[in-house]
Amino acid sequence: MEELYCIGCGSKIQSEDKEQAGYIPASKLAGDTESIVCHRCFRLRHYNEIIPSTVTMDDYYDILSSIGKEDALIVKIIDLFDLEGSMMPELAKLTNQQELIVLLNKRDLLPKSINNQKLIHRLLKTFSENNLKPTKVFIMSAVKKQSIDEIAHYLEEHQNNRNIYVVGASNVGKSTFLNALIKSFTDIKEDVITVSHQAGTTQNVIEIPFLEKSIIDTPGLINEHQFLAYIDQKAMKIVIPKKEIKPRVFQLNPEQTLFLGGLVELNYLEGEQNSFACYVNQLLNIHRTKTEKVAELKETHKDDEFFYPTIKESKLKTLTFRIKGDEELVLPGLGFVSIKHRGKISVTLDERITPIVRGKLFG
Ligand SMILES: Nc1nc2c(ncn2[C@@H]2O[C@H](COP(=O)(O)OP(=O)(O)OP(=O)(O)O)[C@@H](O)[C@H]2O)c(=O)[nH]1
Ligand SMILES: [Mg+2]
Repeated sequence: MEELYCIGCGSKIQSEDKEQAGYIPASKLAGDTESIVCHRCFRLRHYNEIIPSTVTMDDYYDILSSIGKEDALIVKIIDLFDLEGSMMPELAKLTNQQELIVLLNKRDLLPKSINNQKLIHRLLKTFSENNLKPTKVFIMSAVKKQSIDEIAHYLEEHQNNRNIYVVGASNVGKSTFLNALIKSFTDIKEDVITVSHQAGTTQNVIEIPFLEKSIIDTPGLINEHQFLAYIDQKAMKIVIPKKEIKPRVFQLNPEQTLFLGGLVELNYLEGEQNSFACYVNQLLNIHRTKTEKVAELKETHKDDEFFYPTIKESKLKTLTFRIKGDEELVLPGLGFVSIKHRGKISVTLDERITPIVRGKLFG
C-alpha cells in the first residue's frame, strides 16, 4: 500500500496505535485518501487536548541536517514575544550555508507605537550574536495576516527553483504562517495544517507545492526553559496573550514585591523609587506587597487560588540582577518587565526557567 501522511501534522498514517500521531482506524482508510487528518490532529483542533509530541531531538537534528545538504532557501521564524528562547543559535550552523530569511512573528502582541524599522535595526546585532545572517527580515503577524502578501511576493521572486523550508522553535507560528500563505495563494479558506498553542504540534515535514518546487513546514524544537512547558491547559489561557499587551505599571520602593500569578516573585531590593512596567497577559493577576509580608501572604493563601497559576511540584530558585536602568527582565513564555531606573532585584521562579535581563527593546 502507498504510504500516507497526515496533512495536519505530517505524521505517517497508521492504524495500530490509537495514542500515537498518525492514527486513523483502518475502516476509515478505504475512501478518499487525498487529504486525511489523523486522530491526534482532530483532537488538537477540536478539543485542544494535550497530546505529547513524539519528535525527539535526534529527529529534529536529522531533519535540519538533511535540509542543510540541499540548495534550499531557509525561512526562519522567530517569536517576538519569546525572542531569546526562539533564536536557537545552536541550530543555525546546521543550515548556515543557505540563504536565510528571518520572519519576526506575533507583532500583534507588542505595542503598536514601536517603529518596525527601528526594531529590525536594533535586532540585527542580536542576530549576528546568534549566528544568523539573514539577507532579509520581515516583521509579521501570522494570525492577523500582517505582511503575508508582501512576504509571499518576496518568496516568489527569490525562490529561484529551490525548496523553501520554514524552520524555527516550537510554537513560533510556522504552521500558522503556512496556512496564511496557502490562503493567500489559493481559494482555500480553512486552515490546512494543524496549529495549536501546545509545543510540538507539527510532527514531521509537510510539503506544499509552491511555484516550481515546494514550501515545507517542519517540526519545531521545544524550548524547555520557558513557562509554557510546565503549565496546564487552563493556565495557558491565563498566560498566553491574544492581543496587544497593555503594560501594567507599578511604582515600587525597595523592599516591595510583585507576584505575577504564582509563577514569579519579583523583589525590589535596592534603589530609588522605580517603575516596573509588566508586559504580560491581562488575565494574569499581579499582586504588589511589602516584602516582609510575603511569607504571611503565602501561608494565608496556600489553599486558594490567590497565587494562580502555579507550576505543580515546582523546585524554586532565586536569582539576583543589577539593573542599569532602561532594561527588560525577560520571563520566557510569560512576557517581560521593563525597569526604568538602576537598582537591584531578585527573582524567584521554577528552577527550569531561564530569565534574562536585556537592554530595552519594546517597553
Ligand atoms: N498572537 C499571535 N499568536 C500567533 C501568531 N502566529 C501563531 N500564533 C499562535 O502561536 C501558537 C503556535 O502556532 P503554530 O503555528 O502551531 O506554531 P508552530 O511553530 O507550527 O509550532 P510546532 O508545530 O509545535 O513547531 C498558536 O496558538 C498560534 O495561534 C501571531 O502572529 N500572533
Ligand atoms: Mg507547526
